Amino acid sequence: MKRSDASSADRRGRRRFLKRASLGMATLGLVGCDRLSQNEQVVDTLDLAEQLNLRVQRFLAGERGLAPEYPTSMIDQTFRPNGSTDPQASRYRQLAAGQFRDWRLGINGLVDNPLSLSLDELRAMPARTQITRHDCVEGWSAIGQWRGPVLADLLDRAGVQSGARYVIFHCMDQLGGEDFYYESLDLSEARHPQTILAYSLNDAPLPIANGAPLRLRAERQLGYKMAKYLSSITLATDFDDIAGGKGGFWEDRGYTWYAGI
Ligand SMILES: Nc1nc2c(c(=O)[nH]1)N[C@H]1C(S)=C(S)[C@@H](COP(=O)(O)O)O[C@H]1N2
Ligand SMILES: [Mo]
Repeated sequence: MKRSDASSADRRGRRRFLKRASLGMATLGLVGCDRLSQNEQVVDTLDLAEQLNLRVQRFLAGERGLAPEYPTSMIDQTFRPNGSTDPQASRYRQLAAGQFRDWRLGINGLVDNPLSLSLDELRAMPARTQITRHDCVEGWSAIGQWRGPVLADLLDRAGVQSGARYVIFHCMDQLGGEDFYYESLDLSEARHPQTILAYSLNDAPLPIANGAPLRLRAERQLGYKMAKYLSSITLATDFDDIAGGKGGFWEDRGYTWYAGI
């Protein structure tokens, strides 16, 4: 083969790769130029290394946008609970005693239509079922089947306003008797097709140990991002004024905010 043939074949290959990559990103709604430029403003919140990691992961995500999903045969019989497993906060105890009939999920902050949804209302929505592997930084994993509405659908119902950049998840448990647990995602991760609010684990109602009545599943992130015992979700421009200001209970204690895997 002549040299020029080889390099033009190379170029064609590269073009095909780029086309595939951008197609993948577009169909999954993952990155897109608008999302990337939105993330540019994240710099003031995240440190530079973390920001680079986020960008590299998001670029690769064009090729492997979805976290792996597994067959039912691989589901672990017991899904190991971790962190808070039996919240003692009085509000939580009351709601649990009433089988969460009086519980509501609030969606507020920078939205056009603030929402307050019961468990029955959430169960009536279109739902996604996914069998995924949970990875905890403490060095264990477990495969489970989760079911619940896709967060993007809820965000669309609430009508996210243009100034919103983060989705903050407020929880009902105080881990280790300290602050209430909380977490946050940027809108790109929050709108990922596998980011759901799960009310069931392995075809049964979500057990208290695993976050009843509702917990976040963000399948491309480490375990600590997946807030359990949800009470409300806030859309905001930043999380500077919440608790320690780092965007999550463990982030306030030194973990990185971007926990992509
Ligand atoms: N509200 C709340 N969410 C939480 C935690 C917690 O203690 N409280 N622990 C986190 C951590 S570190 C992990 S690994 C997972 C554990 O989920 P599991 O109990 O279903 O295994 O929940 C995450 N979400
Ligand atoms: Mo964890």
